[in-house]
Amino acid sequence: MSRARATIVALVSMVTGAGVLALMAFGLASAAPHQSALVAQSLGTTSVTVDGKTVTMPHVALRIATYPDSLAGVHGAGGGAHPDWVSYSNDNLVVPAHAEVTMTIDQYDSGGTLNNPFFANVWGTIGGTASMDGHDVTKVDPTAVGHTFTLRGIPGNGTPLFVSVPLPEDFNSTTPVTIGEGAYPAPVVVKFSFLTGSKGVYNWNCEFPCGGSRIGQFGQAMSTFGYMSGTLTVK
Ligand SMILES: [Cu+2]
Repeated sequence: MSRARATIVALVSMVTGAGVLALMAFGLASAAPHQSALVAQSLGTTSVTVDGKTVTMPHVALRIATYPDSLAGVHGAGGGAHPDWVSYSNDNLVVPAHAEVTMTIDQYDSGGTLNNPFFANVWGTIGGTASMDGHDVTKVDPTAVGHTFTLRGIPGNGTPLFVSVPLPEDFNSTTPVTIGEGAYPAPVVVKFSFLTGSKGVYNWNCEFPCGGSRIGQFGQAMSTFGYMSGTLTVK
């Protein structure tokens, strides 16, 4: 665990390097209304080694999803204001401070090539890996990414927290499953764990240019809070 912690600390400089994007995410999150809160489910406690010491901390689970439209998740009847926009199922996630969070993301969308292959790597998770359909990996093919879950500390809040996990393109073509008002192929199931730090509101977003409409595909869903971005409230 101390290694994971060291990785997180080492990544602070990279987070700073990504300051423009982080500030964009900050602007989006601070300006946007919160649509919903998904509170992590308790799994009891877990013992982890942090800086050479064994620490018992809360262990919680979150399960969210990514869809090629907004017909499932929290966007409302008929998909809400933008039923054809790609979306995350939830926008505001709530977890305890100083806890282990095990996150599962069901990825139901197609994909393409990342602008920046940095985001094809798994960063900041326990063990430096993520499970993709049961296989532990440290990176995925940067030309077949559906979305990313990229979580950052707010610049200036003093707490480093950087977790970024690529969500591979869903090549599954089996009989669609119905979720909400949507119908999708079976998902790629992505699972990983990370440690939270101090209380605060952190921002997450997708780093695959999946938004449509504008140059570079960073428009629409990418630049509207609650579709390809959200917050993680640590409390
Ligand atoms: Cu995306």
